[in-house]
Amino acid sequence: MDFDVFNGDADGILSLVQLRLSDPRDAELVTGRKRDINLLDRVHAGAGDRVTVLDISMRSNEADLRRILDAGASVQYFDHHNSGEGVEHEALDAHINTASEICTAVLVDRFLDGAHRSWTIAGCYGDNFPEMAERLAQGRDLPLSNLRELGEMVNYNGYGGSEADLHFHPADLYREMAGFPTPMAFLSSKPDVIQKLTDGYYDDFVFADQSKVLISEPTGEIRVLPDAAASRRVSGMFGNQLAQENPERAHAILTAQNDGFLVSIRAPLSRRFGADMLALQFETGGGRAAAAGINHLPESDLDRFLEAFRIAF
Ligand SMILES: [Mn+2]
Repeated sequence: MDFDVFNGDADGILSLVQLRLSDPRDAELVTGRKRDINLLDRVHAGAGDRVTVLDISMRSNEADLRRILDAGASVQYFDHHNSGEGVEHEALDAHINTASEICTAVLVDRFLDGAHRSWTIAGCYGDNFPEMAERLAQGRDLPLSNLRELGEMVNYNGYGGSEADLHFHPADLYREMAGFPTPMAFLSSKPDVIQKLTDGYYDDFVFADQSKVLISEPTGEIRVLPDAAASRRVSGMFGNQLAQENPERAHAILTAQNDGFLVSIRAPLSRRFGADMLALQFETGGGRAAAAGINHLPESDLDRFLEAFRIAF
């Protein structure tokens, strides 16, 4: 039996599209939201089975990878995330490269000698590597704005609080695109797929833009999004857009959830620190200096958060 295990974002999906054009298999698809990266725990493979893994960290899946290899399956693994110590096994064929300019679509492109380059380019755009996309496109007459839109919309589709929030289950989105020799062929044959995503994206942004402003000062802005699928799909990208528009400002996006909020914090783009120190003042907070979050901020802690945000930025 074959298993294709892939991140449900653009890089994962478009890597698999490439790989299966060259090596078609009728595999069981194992995927989920962009943030669902512990996918190998769903794979129960045994002797003679073939498992392909795309765009999920080997570090996060190490114990299950060992279990699968020890059970006698062979594994082919492509990824660009932190791999930890890595795993050595004669039945493991690993293509890992954590260089900051590389995404999984590029690793698959190299493995296939660029056989499906236009899919790679869409994958690079979707994983936020536009320079790499343009480098790979040099000397080719490709509709880059269409490839960019496709990559970005497939990436957008991976965000949500649960799979029910997504416009397409990532396995279904893969099936829509699978087998098309190029993204251009896919886009002209099934225009309704990209249309659904671009419409959804636009509607979500309009929805987010109408959200309540809790604090708006030269140094920082805090927005509150309602408890809704649209909020959960778009909150991260909405926060990034606010940051781009006001690089001197810190931002916090609060998305309502049962009796509290999911919080995402962005330090000002011009001074990228302080977000983690703010988040760590709350029980479920964590993250990096430039971008951090709080998994659950109880309603009763809201005033304390507003005060701490003002002091932090
Ligand atoms: Mn990736």
